[in-house]
Amino acid sequence: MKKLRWLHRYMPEYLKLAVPAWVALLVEVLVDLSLPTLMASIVNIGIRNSDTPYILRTGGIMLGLALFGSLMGLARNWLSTKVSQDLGTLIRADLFRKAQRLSMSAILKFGPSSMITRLTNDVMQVQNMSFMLTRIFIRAPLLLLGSVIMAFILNPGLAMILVGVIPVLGFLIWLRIQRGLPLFKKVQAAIDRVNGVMREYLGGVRVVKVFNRHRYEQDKFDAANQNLTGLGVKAARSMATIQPLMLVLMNGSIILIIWFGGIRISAGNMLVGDIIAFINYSLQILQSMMMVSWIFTAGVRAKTSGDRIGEVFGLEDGMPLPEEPVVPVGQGALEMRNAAFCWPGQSIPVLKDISFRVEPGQTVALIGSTGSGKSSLVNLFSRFYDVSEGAVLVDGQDVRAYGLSELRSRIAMVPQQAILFTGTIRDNLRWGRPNATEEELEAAVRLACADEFIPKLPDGYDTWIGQGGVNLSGGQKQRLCIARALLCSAPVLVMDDSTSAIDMGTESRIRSRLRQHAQNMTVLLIAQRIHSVMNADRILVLDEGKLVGSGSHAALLEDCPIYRDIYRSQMGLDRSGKEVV
Ligand code: M5T
Ligand code: MG
Repeated sequence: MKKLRWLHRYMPEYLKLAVPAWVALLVEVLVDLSLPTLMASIVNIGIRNSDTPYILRTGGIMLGLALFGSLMGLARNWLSTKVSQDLGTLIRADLFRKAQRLSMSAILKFGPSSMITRLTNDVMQVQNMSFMLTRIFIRAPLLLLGSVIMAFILNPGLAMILVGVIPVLGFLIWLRIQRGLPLFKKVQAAIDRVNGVMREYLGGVRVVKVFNRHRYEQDKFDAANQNLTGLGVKAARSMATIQPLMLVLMNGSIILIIWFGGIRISAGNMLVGDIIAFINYSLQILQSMMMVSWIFTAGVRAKTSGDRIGEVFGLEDGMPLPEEPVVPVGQGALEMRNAAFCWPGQSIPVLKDISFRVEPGQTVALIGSTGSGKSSLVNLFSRFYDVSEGAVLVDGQDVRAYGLSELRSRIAMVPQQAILFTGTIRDNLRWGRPNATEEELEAAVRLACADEFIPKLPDGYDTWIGQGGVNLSGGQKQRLCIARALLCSAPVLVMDDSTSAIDMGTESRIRSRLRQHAQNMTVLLIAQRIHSVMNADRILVLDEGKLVGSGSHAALLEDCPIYRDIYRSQMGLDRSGKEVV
């Protein structure tokens, strides 16, 4: 139950509508409870004495009560629907908010598909449960208790039969729940997997088509789907046996009641009307036990889902933040001091003992073979992750001393993957600065050489971009991402291999425009191509997580063997400097 603690905070809001719903429910139950007794008096008094006015009067009361009960039922239904829908909305909103606060490593803990299931399906289960709670939870125990009491009043001897049966039923329900809980946990995990396969397919649909892997993907989906079905059936089956068992037990006890009741009537110890009422109460007990079984089925699912939601709420929020964040001042100096970095959950550092400094306004390039840790390194400046040793400084202050949004607004980033969002081109560019003027927007677009293609698109700046920028070419996406970052007008620009899909001519145009118009900006540039880095003020060479060279192109050619190798391989020369054919 500890994991369900998160639910507490929704209680005040929930109870606001749930309490009136329960009041309406209480009235309904009282009506339900009074009807069999009224019925009994019609039989025992009205029919026995052939007292038609009494029968009509009591019948009228019964009708009036039933009508009133139905009205209450209507109100209660409306309230329960509203309260459960509202609860779902609140939880989903909070989960999304939580997801936004999480650090990168925390988000990766459950994976995107599981996060989506938790936010949708799991919330739905909790919502269902809350609906049940306002509809039948109170009703069932009340009806049960009321019926037992009324049965006792009518005939204590016969009521003992019911008293014997109820604990047996309770025990059976308990047994089922013990079996059901772990099964439903598996069901939710299987939903995660189905979502995961679908997500992966949709994300990689082009590759699937290119490699003709439809069959494989289909099989993968079928397996996940079958698994879900199998588990779902198993879980449902474990709960499904409750109802027939209950029916058998309750009907058995009704037979006993009629049996012993019959004997009593023959002996003149009991009235026919009483036995009718008694059977009615037994049926109500049966009905309420059924409700209890439904609510337990829903409850078992909701508990599983509630735990899963609780796990998300229980994740550590982003990074530890300073109590009194430093206000950033300066023109954008970057520095690393003996920084080392390990990916969360791994023990081997991908960056070791890195020290360098970038002065404001400088352009520094970072080159190194793939996997050498370049992206990992630049991520540290925006504090997507924290160093495991040493320090990362922006404008002379440790990044851990700033507020996260203050820090990140100082560093405009063009990530290695050109990620765009659903919306128009203009919407996407304005991510950089929502209140940028049209002139500023166009200036940034010009710097990124995106003015060469945007006007040619069907709707220009208003061209709609699909999810992930599916309807643009790789180079177009990269240029939009560069423009988006430039629009931020942050003092630091980090470009992570962001011209890899752009042809060399366009790339050098972007570089020269940047040099002319953004001289004050500190630029940290990652590139694979020597051409892209040659003109930087300084080049850093990264190899297997270590900084192995730092200097100008000419100096590095002189004294950095790794840089020389990269240069030669790209120029088509072998180690001795001869051209490779
Ligand atoms: C450096 C490892 C990766 C590599 C090393 C993104 C990521 C990387 N790694 C992880 O363990 N987990 C991750 O989530 O870190 O990776 P990088 O910094 O991305 O390298 P790069 O930017 O120099 O390479 P590239 O290909 O972008 O030029 O060993 O296994
Ligand atoms: Mg990279």
